[in-house]
Amino acid sequence: MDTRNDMLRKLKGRQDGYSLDRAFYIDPDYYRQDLENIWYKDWLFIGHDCEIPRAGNYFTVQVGDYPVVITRDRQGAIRALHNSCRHRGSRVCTQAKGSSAKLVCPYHQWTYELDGSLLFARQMGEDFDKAAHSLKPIHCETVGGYIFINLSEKPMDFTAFRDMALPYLAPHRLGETKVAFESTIIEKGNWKLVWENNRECYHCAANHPELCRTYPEAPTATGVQGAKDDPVIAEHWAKCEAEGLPSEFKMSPTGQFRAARMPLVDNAESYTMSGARAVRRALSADVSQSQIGTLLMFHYPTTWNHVLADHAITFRVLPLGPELTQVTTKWLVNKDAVEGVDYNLDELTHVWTETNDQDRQIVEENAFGIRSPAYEPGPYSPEHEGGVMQFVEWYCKFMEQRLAGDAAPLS
Ligand code: 3BY
Ligand code: FES
Ligand code: FE
Repeated sequence: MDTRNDMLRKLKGRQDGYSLDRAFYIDPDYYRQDLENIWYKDWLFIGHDCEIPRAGNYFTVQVGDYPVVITRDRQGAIRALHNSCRHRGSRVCTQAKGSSAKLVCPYHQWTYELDGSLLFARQMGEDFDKAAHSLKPIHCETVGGYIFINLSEKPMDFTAFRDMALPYLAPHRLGETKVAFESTIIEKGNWKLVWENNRECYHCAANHPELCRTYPEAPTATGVQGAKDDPVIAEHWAKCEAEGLPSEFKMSPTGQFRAARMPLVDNAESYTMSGARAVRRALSADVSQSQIGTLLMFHYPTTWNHVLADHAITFRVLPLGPELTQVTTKWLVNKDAVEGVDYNLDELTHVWTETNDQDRQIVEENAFGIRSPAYEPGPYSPEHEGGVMQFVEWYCKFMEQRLAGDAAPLS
């Protein structure tokens, strides 16, 4: 059966407010369509500027079938390159991260500049055209300390996201932070299950004892209905905005990204067991208050984030297979904060390390049950799972447009 038509038919016949048909969560051909239409076409958060602060710093990442390397070139610009040698295709950079004046292919030592241009290739004959064999560039944008790439030849618009996100991120100066800790976990479930789980807090009280000390389980915090009628949130926005911190709920017209600053429980300052800050030195010199809650920002399909007064936690989702997803979490702190002096790593990372592991278990159990022939799409809670509905609607609409070959702009 033609997967495209099969998928399109299921998308059109879908019952609103219900989870997806099993095939979307397990079928390898459906997964391939997700890769082709979303992951290879859309803007993807890939890492932070602060991870490659100096010329020659690089890190690698795998997106579906594409090995990618992100470098800081000699002029200080951030570059994204296809990590596939123009000789016979070997991966050029084999390490997760590193520092190197040039990129040297391990196979026959073709040597590239940090911007991808080919500098040296041994004994390739008189007629060899070096200029025609640079590493292929990938579209790359940075905003507020975040690096995004787009694997397509003609990327969708990025400015709408930049325009919305930059005012929210700018005061936090994430470009001047450092990664205090990072963790990568593998979840045995489709990437959409990871997102569905993230977009609600219906599961929080029963599953996240550590997080619930500070993160409110109210749907107004996690969901996408905005929170105009919630006086606590409205007051928080007014207070933070008066201090120069954009805070009100904002979502893109397509529903792909959202930002909002939410208060924590009892004015907690950070995601610690006590609610007190984990890092003595403020994340940003531009933010003097510590009871600013959490700036929530998501951008489908790769990232959700929490930016606090003392640190930021960023999440990157990458699909590894139809039923396998990688989630990388990074804890960013002021670049001058000293471990053991300004913060204790265990205290800083405890709540979200536990929360991530709890969410992994949830996603894996969800995936397990969906495999049952008895599974059928179930109803989302209108009160608590508005965010999940919104994610699923975004996905369905996006896929439908893509599969139908709709030329309408998808920014
Ligand atoms: O990380 C998050 O943003 C979501 C919010 C609620 C559940 N999960 C923790
Ligand atoms: Fe890279 Fe030969 S494949 S130098
Ligand atoms: Fe959770």
